[in-house]
Amino acid sequence: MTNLASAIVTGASSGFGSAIVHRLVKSGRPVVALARRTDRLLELADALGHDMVLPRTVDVRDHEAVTRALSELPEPFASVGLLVNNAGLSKGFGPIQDADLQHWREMIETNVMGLLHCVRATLPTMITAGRGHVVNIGSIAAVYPYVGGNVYGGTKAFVHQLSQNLRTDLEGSGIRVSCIAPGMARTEFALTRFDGDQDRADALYDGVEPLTPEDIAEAVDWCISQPARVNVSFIELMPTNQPFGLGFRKPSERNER
Ligand code: NDP
Ligand code: 8X3
Repeated sequence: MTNLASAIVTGASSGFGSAIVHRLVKSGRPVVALARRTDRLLELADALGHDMVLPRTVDVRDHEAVTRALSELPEPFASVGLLVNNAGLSKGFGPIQDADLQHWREMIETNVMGLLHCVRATLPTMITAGRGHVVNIGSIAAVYPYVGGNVYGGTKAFVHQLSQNLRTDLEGSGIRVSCIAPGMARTEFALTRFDGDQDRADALYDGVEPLTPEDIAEAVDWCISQPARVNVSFIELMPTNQPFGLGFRKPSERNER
């Protein structure tokens, strides 16, 4: 049993989200794990215990489904004190004039609207409780431009600015807001970006020792472990040998677009 308020982690079925769930549960926090792939969520709950992980199969783009999934949570998940907005994706890697409109829609609806749906569904409980923490996963793509990062970077710039704007709206509420902006990390992210092309995804990491999902989980844990008076507003995490956005490599060395 635990006395820690529960957490909601979106995009819990792989990469950062899965590592964050592991980390939170290890510290004794019950977690509501959201994603679309039920089998992955069930594996997580089987591994960590169904008393500590509540799987919720949800597409964050669906406002009603998000609201439904997060209402009337059973104990020990009901008292939500932490929302980790991690679900997100990039699609495509080409210059904007060649882009696929469906890719834009998917990124904007997931990274922007999906995140907002989760914020909207969770804040009332935190406000009533007079405490809570929202951790948004942004990206260095919001800050450092690279060819092909266009709309993806734009959606993550939204996440960064929304994090600041949430701080102002929530002034006096006792609720903290943090934004974590990772650079290249090896997850399923590149595979999704390249529509399942494993060779292309692997090539993206050539010559770079990328961050691990556990690095990001560690940063989340540090943010939420600070005393209540401390709001960690922003953390940027880069692989040591990635000084800029993806375009830092010479054109001849870059992944084919
Ligand atoms: P993964 O592809 O491994 O994980 C993405 C997660 O998001 C999956 O669990 C996926 O679950 C979930 N997801 C995607 N779309 C939806 C949706 N519509 N509804 C619910 N869940 C969804 O990538 P990462 O772990 O790397 O990515 C996590 C976050 O980190 C993203 O926001 C990404 O933009 C960001 N990021 C990633 C970096 C990297 O280099 N890897 C660097 C900086 C930021 P499912 O498919 O089961 O729904
Ligand atoms: C993902 C980081 O550099 O691959 O958000 O765009 S990057």
